[in-house]
Amino acid sequence: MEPSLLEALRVAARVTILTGAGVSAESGVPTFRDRQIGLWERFDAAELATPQAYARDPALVWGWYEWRRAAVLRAQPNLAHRSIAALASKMPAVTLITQNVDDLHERAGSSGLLHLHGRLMRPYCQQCGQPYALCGDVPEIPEGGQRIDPPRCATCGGRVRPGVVWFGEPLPAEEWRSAVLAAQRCDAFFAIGTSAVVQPAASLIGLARRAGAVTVQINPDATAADGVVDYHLQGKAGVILPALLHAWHEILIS
Ligand code: BV8
Ligand code: ZN
Repeated sequence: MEPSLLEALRVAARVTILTGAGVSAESGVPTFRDRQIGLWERFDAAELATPQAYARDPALVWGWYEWRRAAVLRAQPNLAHRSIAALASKMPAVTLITQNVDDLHERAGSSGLLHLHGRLMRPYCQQCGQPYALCGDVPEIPEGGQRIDPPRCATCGGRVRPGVVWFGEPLPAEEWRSAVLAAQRCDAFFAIGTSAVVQPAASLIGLARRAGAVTVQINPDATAADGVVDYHLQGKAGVILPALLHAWHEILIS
């Protein structure tokens, strides 16, 4: 770990973290870059995650989200989720922002996080907005996936939709406003497990850097933020974060 980075972290009072699908990869939840399989093999995830795809073939898209929800329900938070929750328990001013729609950060103990792209577990009625209560058990979906007709709203009979932000849809205004403030007001900004391609979420990295924060990326691969961040800790989040927290703790108590 670079001494200059550790020195910057030693004096950091406020930390903001932006996570992407890569932090859930070690839990076995496929990232957005991973190839789709089975029924959805011929689609790119970004083609399925749109209002147009849902309007065109609701059963295909709802089946995809149910397949993903089943994968998340079977998954467990990994060391990356748990390290982030541990950091927030040790340092008062940590803001966690996620692009992920799974609930693994919450199940690892994080709270108050900002979900910029919505939540898989929070579907709602397309017509009246009424939240739809998913039954808690894991949907039985064959490996290759299947088409599933979306449920209907008990209040108005409208079609239920996944509780996520699709491409072309605006981010939730309150979460986005809080995320911008957290990027502008931090001393250290971490981008963990994100390809930094999807906007406007990825723009938070440059925003933090321009506001004077030390910016750190944790990712095994190159990303669109390579030219922006001050440090790139190359490797898996579940390996790097525990080591980083240990080194950080050592200097905080020294
Ligand atoms: C908006 C929810 C405006 C759904 C997601 C043309 C038309 C319309 C819009 C656009 C356009 N061109 C550009 C845009 C903007 C568009 C966009 O960014 N497109 C991209 C493709 C260029 N953005 C939008 O549309 C946004 N809305 O702009 O609205 C507007 C304003 C007002 C009024 C109306 C409209 C909405 C974007 C949100 C889309 N929804 N998710 C769902 O999940 O199904 S985004 C989706 O991608 C996921 O949330 C995912 O998290 C996110 C980003 O991907 P990453 O998290 O980075 O994941 P990825 O797979 O890419 O990368 C994983 C990384 O992890 C890799 O780098 C890998 O190396 C790394 N990794 C792997 N293993 C590990 C690891 N890292 C660490 N440890 C490991 N073990
Ligand atoms: Zn309704």
